[in-house]
Amino acid sequence: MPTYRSVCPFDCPDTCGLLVEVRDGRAVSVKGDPAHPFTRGTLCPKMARYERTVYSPQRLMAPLIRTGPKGSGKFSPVSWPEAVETIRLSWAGIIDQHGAESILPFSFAGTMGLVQRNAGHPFFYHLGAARLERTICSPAKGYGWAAVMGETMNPHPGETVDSDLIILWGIHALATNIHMMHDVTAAKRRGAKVWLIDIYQTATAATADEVFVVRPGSDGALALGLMHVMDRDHLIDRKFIDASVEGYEALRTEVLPEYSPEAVSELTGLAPAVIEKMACRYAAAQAPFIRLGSGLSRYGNGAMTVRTISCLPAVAGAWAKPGGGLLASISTGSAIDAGFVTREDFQKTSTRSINMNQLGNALNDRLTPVKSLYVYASNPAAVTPDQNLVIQGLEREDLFTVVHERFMTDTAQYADVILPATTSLEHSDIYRAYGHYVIQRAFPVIAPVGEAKSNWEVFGLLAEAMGIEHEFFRQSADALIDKALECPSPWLAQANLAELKQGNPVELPLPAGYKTKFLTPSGKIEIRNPRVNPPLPLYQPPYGDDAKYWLINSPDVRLLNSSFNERDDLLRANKMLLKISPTDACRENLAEGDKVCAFNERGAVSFAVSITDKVQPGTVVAEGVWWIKHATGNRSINALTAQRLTDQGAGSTFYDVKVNLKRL
Ligand SMILES: Nc1nc2c(c(=O)[nH]1)N[C@H]1C(S)=C(S)[C@@H](COP(=O)(O)OP(=O)(O)OC[C@H]3O[C@@H](n4cnc5c(=O)[nH]c(N)nc54)[C@H](O)[C@@H]3O)O[C@H]1N2
Ligand SMILES: Nc1nc2c(c(=O)[nH]1)N[C@H]1C(S)=C(S)[C@@H](COP(=O)(O)OP(=O)(O)OC[C@H]3O[C@@H](n4cnc5c(=O)[nH]c(N)nc54)[C@H](O)[C@@H]3O)O[C@H]1N2
Ligand code: SF4
Ligand SMILES: [Mo]
Repeated sequence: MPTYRSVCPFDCPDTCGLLVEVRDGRAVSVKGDPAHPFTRGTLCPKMARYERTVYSPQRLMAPLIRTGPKGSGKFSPVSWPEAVETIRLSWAGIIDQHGAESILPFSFAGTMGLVQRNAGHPFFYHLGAARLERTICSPAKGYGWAAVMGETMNPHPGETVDSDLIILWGIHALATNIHMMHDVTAAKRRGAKVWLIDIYQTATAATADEVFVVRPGSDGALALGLMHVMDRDHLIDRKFIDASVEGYEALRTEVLPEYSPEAVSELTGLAPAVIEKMACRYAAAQAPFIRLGSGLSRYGNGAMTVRTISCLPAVAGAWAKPGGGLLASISTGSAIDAGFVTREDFQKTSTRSINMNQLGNALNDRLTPVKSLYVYASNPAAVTPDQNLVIQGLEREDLFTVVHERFMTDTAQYADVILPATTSLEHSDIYRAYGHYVIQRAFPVIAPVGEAKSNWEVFGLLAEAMGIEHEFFRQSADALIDKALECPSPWLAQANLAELKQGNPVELPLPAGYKTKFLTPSGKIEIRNPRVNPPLPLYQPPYGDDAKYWLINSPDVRLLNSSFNERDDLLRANKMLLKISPTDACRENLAEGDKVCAFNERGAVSFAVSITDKVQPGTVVAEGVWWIKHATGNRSINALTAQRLTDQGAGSTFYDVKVNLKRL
């Protein structure tokens, strides 16, 4: 049976290589590609049966036009030309009356391929539409890292093998970065110890030698406490600091004295003796390696937290050692920049810009109204904060909403026009990763299912309909990729381009000694950074809310954000659970399986209670972003989350939220 290479398109650091078996034009199985240097032939349970998503009976097969009231779910199929003409007519009227800036594109990471993910940018720039600040994921993490490390390259994930102390910090690796566990397991076999630092014992806790459960949003204080002890007990790497670190003296004299183990214990909930022990062990490790997740950056103090943690390996001198350092997120944007698709040069003027985390406000803004919303590769009704406001906006009869989707999502329910989208097996693309240095091109392995079209094709049709003459919109996705590969960046030119062009996974070469080439203005690691405010890291509390329990709403192993909600085979039971400690369950008079309503000033969501001592008192945990149809009530998790932004980077603060509980 013919087998073709492809790439997992989902928003996951692993970006797995796939082998797809095709029989009579139909994909019959999807396996991991053993030739992929990082993912090495295995897949997560979601993608092991990707063909069930591709051929799901729930796939949207044809364009649809709304026939009932908004949100009623009543639609009729129409042809592509009819759907495109409906959009053209509506937009022509809106542009005439309100200007193109009243059209808002909304997209994120339904597919990570550079072409399909960014296909709307050149079109909406040309149109003069409003711009979207795509900061829902982890810009505060990027900011915090860059404040200390500048443009320094993140370590290759394979470094982990040489580490003797691996710290999984705020990362549920078994769910969100599973292939990293290959190297973690190999390191363990060689004697390495593994720590997990989280706000509850995720399933990843089972892989760790020690688990440290901290209070939500307090990790920055922990990092300062560790450095306090290391400094006090002369456990720092003085030689490394003198040669490669800027501002340590200021940190130790102006900041660290405040973060004694006792003070940090108050903030984190860890006992002073535990903080002392962690500091000694971290400093004593030959090559400590931190794998930093993004969860802890989704707080009002998120950027500062990451900035503070990023100082730790500098103080321990970990960067100079094979296997040591900190991996926050890998960027290969300078090897292959998305500009060949996004075409910033198509922007005629700088138009209105809306933060995607504040879609709820934007859709309800009467002064400068959004008159049309075009959604692709995202499901904002489920994934953006303050769901009640978002849905209230989507319900507006005067909002013309187009949704280009694979499934009838919570957002598609509110559309005026729905366009069917291809899956990654049906279109071409080129993929970078954010958990390793492999890039890969993918060609279609099957024909589009039903009448589905790719993002790239749809924007070509819309450009034509809107009278945009530019030839850029008339080329195929493959022609666009071919051209980009014809003039590679200096970094990409060093990779095996012949293999890349054929669709094989290709590892980008790393410069010798890259881990200690600190790409900051001073050429050193900048613990003190005069260009950011405040110049020295310190602990700042998160927002919180006026309610009893922190609500952590982190990834579910079976879902990827709201993707895979179509997969009844994966989801079955335990959909919307609220994990709560035995102490709090007792206090709230809740028993296992009870229905409970979590509420705050923004909304109310019902869950089934799951009592577990893996959750600390004062915190409740709900995993997964579920479609409303899977919810116990009529809202899902984001009815509780807030539109407040991070301290830097204008990011989301999903976990910086509190709720009260009421038994139903
Ligand atoms: N299965 C699955 N995989 C996914 C996703 C998914 O939804 N499901 N989402 C994808 C996306 S979009 C992303 S951005 C990536 C990476 O997404 P990440 O945000 O890095 O996801 P996690 O690795 O789960 O990290 C979140 C972890 O942070 C913890 N946490 C929350 N608050 C704190 C805190 O204050 N301190 C500490 N120490 N820990 C805290 C949570 O309990 C959770 O275990 O994962 C991707 N992969
Ligand atoms: N409460 C809470 N909310 C969260 C998070 C959380 O941890 N807690 N995580 C946040 C994070 S980190 C992120 S990154 C965001 C992610 O939010 P989104 O990027 O919106 O991710 P998904 O929910 O997976 O929605 C992607 C949609 O794109 C569609 N799609 C897939 N491929 C294509 C394609 O090629 N073309 C088109 N047109 N559509 C396609 C899929 O069917 C799917 O419905 O969610 C955020 N929301
Ligand atoms: S979701 Fe992540 S782990 Fe699963 S196949 Fe895709 S890239 Fe690999
Ligand atoms: Mo994300």
